[in-house]
Amino acid sequence: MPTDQLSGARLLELYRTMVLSRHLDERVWLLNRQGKAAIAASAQGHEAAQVACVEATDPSKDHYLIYYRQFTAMIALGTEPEEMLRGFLAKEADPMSAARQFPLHGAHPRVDLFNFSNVIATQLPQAAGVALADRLKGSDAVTIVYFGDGASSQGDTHEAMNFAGVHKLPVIFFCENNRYAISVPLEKQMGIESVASRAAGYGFPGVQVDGTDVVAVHEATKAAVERARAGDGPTLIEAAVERLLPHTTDDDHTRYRSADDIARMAERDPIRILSDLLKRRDLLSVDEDEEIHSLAKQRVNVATDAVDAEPYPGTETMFDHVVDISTYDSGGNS
Ligand SMILES: Cc1ncc(C[n+]2csc(CCOP(=O)(O)OP(=O)(O)O)c2C)c(N)n1
Repeated sequence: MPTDQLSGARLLELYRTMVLSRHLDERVWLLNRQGKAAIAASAQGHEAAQVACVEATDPSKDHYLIYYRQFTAMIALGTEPEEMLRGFLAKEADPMSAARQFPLHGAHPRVDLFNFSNVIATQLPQAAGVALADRLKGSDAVTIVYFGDGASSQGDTHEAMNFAGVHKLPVIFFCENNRYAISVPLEKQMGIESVASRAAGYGFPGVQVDGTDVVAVHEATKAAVERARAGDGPTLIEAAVERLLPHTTDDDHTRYRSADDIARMAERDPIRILSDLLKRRDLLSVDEDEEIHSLAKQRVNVATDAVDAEPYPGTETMFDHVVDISTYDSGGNS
């Protein structure tokens, strides 16, 4: 695999982002166990795929439609740990929904993140719409939409891909395939072997890539970005990742995954894989690696202490942004 597109310095930077994401993710899980964070869906195991995909795009003009497992992509796009913790701890200053929604749900205008729904796959038709808008405006921006393997079986996914294929829209369908939709394994939600092969039905390429390999994901995404900017249309990327933790903090995957299956995932931990690669290339020493982890922990500690001390929304704001349905008449006019 050629590596000339990602310099050693960039690889190290991506590693720092992945380590920060991992420590923040672990912290949120602990805050849930302390009764402070209501629920979280972890990105542990998905970090390489997310950071490398963002690295291959241009955040100054491209658009990103995320889903709930997007810790690392959000950090890579410039979301601060404090901003994410405000959502998890339901604090007044939560930039995404002012503590109205499931954590990390809502829009984040400062980093140009669109509002997304917890209803899986709804972001895909929206992404096709965003890409169409860019086409009409004459912009060469690319839209990247993230989703899981389970979401790839939803009707919305197929309508979005069909529409994007017909109109050759500049959109990248980026599937993070962790082989589970909550407790349902891949083979029980689709009759074909790969998500990527779905693209053939819509007239654009589907590529499979090892989602624990930063260099491979970067290269696959770069090719898809070039194709989209050139006006050649969409690409479906299927990044094979591991969901190292249960579906959410409310789940227990030992009920439906074998002990062997869970133990085997450790070999595909993307943080360990990139750390080993950097060390093999003499880009990282053991001491420097420890320092990166220690700085990330400090960053997360500072953010946690600050956000923990922030106020919750006041009860007087309970009905802010809530539509009063008594103002609607039965004819549907308001
Ligand atoms: C339309 C719809 N059906 C069911 C659910 C419940 N649900 C929430 S997450 C999820 C699993 C999605 O799995 P996948 O798309 O593979 O993403 P992952 O969580 O594994 O990253 C399901 C079924 C939902 N939110 N929306």
